[in-house]
Amino acid sequence: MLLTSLDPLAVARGDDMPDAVRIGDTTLSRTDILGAAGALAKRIGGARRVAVLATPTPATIIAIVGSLLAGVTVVPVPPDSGPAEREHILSDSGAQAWLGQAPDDTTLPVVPVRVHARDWHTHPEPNPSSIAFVLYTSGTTGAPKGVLLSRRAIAAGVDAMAEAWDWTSKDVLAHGLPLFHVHGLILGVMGALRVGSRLIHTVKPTPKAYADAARAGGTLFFGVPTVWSRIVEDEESARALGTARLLVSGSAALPVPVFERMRELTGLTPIERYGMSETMLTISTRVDGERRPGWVGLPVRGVETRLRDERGGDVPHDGESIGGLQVRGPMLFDGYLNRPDATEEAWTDDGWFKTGDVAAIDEGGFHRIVGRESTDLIKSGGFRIGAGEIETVLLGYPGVKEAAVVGLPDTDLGQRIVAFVVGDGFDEATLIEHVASQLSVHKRPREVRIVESLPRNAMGKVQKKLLAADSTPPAS
Ligand code: MLC
Ligand code: AMP
Repeated sequence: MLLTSLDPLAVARGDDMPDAVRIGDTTLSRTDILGAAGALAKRIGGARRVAVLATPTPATIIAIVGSLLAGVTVVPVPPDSGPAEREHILSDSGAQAWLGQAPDDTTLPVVPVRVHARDWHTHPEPNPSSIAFVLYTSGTTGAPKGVLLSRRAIAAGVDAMAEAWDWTSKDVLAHGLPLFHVHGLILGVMGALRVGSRLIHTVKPTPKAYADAARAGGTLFFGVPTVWSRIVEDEESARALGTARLLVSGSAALPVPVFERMRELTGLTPIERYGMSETMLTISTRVDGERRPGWVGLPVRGVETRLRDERGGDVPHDGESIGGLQVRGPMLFDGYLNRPDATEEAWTDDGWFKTGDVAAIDEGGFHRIVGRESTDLIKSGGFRIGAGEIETVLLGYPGVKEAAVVGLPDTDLGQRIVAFVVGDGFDEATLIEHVASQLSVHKRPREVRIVESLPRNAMGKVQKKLLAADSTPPAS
């Protein structure tokens, strides 16, 4: 049964559950989690913001629950983030300490997370409007921005998702997604804790790990399209998922052939849902409704959507006409940390959030996501990557005179990052390594093309649409 409390951990306070969370080879009972988290909460009470190196480990789960108990904001840091990215996240967020594991070169204090510690002191419920997480996500330009997610928004987002999928404490959620984004962390960990369902985190989202999780009783599976397309390539693993109740795809467009193949191999028609770091999940097909390939469904409970043309006018809901998708609802973020300019820019004057996605809506209210308004936001393997952030790093390499980064179509990753670079004194591998040394691994270009010049319009602006239209297949 779902509780309506605004506490994102509300249901985790129920009876003990011996296998509440399995992460890799470790199983934690609800008592283990709350006891260890309680002990941590006692030590960090009074802190404002803490950083957690978001490795898929029991310590990460305990660090997060402990912070939520204590009302301390968590800043999840991607474990593979390079020094430049990490430094930005730490300084922008003002994190006061690391909880648990910390990078070797850190200057911040480190508070150990003791998985076997226990404390049962009760903590007053923090204000529902307080910020539970600052999640860093890429924009079209500049460094990633910190998305402020309140406790109230998380509770509303999880409850709406649970209602759409009839997700209850009888389910066993399984996934292996990273714990520093909305999909794996908020929907995939906070969701299970609030609904009170068990969670199997497979550490990596490989086909074999998902098949093993199905054999271990997984009923509800989360994946990004790259995960699903790899699963359908491995027929034996895919068939093992046939015992599940729901297979859910999100974070990027699920190609129709992958949707069809999932249905063939598992006998289950996938659920598709749409969300963002800023909005959590807002649109989804429903367990009791139509699941149409290529479409992401209906607004979830409490969400309203609309389409706007370039002049701000209404776009008809005829299933064909496309417009900028705008949303509002109780699960939206509270703004970008330290960025009043970007926060203001993200909303319309009448209070709708501009997603930056282009969509169509049919007469029945079903949504189809057509793409992004800007070529500067790339989705690769379900990760959102800003072209500008990579261009800045490339331009910092000696000899690079110009750089333009685009996402080109890729059957495995949806889009792959390709950098077009003008200059001399370097080769492709050197530049890829240079990006990897500064930013997260998944932000490395898959390809660097060294060119004589970049196509520019009369104003001198690089014409990325021309670069993105390049259909040269990936170098293998
Ligand atoms: C990567 N590799 C490279 C490289 N890029 N090597 C050389 N050059 C490059 N340019 C390496 C990787 O480090 C990896 O090494 C290997 O190549 C394979 O990389 P890959 O093809 O990227 O695969 P993998 O690492 O298996 O990752 C695929 C994936 C991952 C699907 C598991 O992309 C993933 O976890 N995606 C989930 C993203 C996500 O959670 N998004 C949600 C955002 S929230 P090695 O040694 O490691 O094998 C959101 C809101 C919402 O969107 O609605 O949900
Ligand atoms: P992120 O900020 O990583 O949360 O990425 C959010 C973006 O992912 C959205 O703005 C969309 O562009 C994309 N996205 C998420 N879910 C879907 C989906 N089901 N279909 C197509 N695109 C999606």
